[in-house]
Amino acid sequence: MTAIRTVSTTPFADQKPGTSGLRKKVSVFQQPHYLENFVQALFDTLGSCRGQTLVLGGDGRYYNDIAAQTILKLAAAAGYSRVLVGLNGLLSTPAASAVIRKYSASGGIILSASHNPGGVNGDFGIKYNISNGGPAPEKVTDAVYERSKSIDHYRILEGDDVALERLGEIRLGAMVVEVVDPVQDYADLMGTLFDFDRIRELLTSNRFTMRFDAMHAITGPYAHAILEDELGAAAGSVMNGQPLPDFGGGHPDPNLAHAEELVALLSRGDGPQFGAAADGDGDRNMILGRGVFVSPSDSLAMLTANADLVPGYRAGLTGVARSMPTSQAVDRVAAKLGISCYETPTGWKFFGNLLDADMATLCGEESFGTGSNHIREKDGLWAVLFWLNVLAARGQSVAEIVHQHWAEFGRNYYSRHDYEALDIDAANGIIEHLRAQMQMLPGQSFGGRQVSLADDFAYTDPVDHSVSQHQGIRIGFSDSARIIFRLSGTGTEGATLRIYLEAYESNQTKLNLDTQDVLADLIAIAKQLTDIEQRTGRKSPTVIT
Ligand code: G16
Repeated sequence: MTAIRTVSTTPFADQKPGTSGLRKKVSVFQQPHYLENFVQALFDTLGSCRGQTLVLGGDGRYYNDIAAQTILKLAAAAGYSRVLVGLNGLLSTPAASAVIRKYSASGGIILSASHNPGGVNGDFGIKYNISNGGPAPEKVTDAVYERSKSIDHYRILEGDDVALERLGEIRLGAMVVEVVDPVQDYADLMGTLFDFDRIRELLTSNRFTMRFDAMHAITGPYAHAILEDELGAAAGSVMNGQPLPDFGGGHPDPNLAHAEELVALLSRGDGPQFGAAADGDGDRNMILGRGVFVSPSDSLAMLTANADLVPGYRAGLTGVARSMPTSQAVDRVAAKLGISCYETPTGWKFFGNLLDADMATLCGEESFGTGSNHIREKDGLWAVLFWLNVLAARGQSVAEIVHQHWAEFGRNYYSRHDYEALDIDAANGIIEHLRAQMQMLPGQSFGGRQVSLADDFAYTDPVDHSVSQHQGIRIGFSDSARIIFRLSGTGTEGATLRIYLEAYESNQTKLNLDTQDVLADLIAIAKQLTDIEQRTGRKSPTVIT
């Protein structure tokens, strides 16, 4: 017999979701009632869950298995009739989005702290995606937070843990738990978008080698199944393909700083022609060619410019969207194609309405995220397959495609400087200091550059007209260079200040310079405007990407 127990609890004050769900240290989630409170606050906010279908899965990090069992019991008590859960409680974020959409689920819970490190001393996270497969909008996450502040009980089914190691159906009280293959539906969807025959030809030709670094995170099984088994990439093309609860001690963030092994391989003269990596939960990607790094902002622009080569996008793009700090490279491609380009706040949730309304087909962010209307999340492997499709169709190297793109559209030199684990008051002080200067900046010159715009970015959603304020300080110059400042919404230690730097160059003799050299004067302006050294004692950023 299974009974539903009502447990008294008291609120936690820190359950406000950030850019992408609630992210905390594992030890925070391990506190008695912490996870239960948050999930019950979510269910209370959603209203009646009775008779509905929920999707559940995570990136396999430490605490994924324990949290999945707790959530199943809370879902059964909340009245869900069915939960589709990935085998062993695993689902990449894009696969979860695909499953929610395919089976018309009412939503899904994804257990992940994305690219943040895992393990017992690492981070854990939980986020809710709505029925379109995308991250819950701010009005939902704000309501969950409000509810979490007054919660005094939760309801949970008493019973044994569910065996998630086998596919099939199991009953949990009145609820059916269906353990699903985490890879199949996603792989099928990829097959509808890309020219698998052409990619297979490329991957099996002896002229081409590639490496995909799964960083011991969730994309290992997906990459083995799709790249090696289905598309014929040589065994060993997938590196670090076994998901581990602590990601092998690494930091599963696909960028130049954290995917060192891959970056070293691709910088060798005899290295593979193509390299890519994905993050903890499989929604981020990094693209490399031999000797060349494709910045995420450039990648979005180049995918947009080459979309007509890919079957799923051949019919044309309705529009594109990028987050505000993402470089303006894609704007130039959109202008050439005669399609709209939307500028949204940071956070994939802001693309949802544009995609649902068919106003945008491709979206991307500087934070190594690219995706399309096939789901409502950014999608790491999708970006890899898109690039492989373009390489196969054009018969050129990554470097040739990149250089031709810059020659045609000019180059948006771009870099992000992160100052991590700052004292929260000091970081807020910097933003306030910038706000205080904002009105005075337009018209001022810095080293020959004139400020044409200085504002605190606010976004009005063109579909539901909701307004999001304070999304980052934006400083634009008359030569279209920009510096943007904002505080990260995904960190778990102190505050992280992100400084985004961008300079446009169309002179054909200046397209292959060193990015940090080109941006040096903007970096100096950013330091001057923030007074960062004085305020934080930091002389240089923690991470440069
Ligand atoms: C999340 C969001 C992204 C955002 C990124 C960085 O990514 O989904 O939209 O760009 O965080 O956000 P922040 O600058 O606030 O740290 P992920 O991959 O962590 O889920």
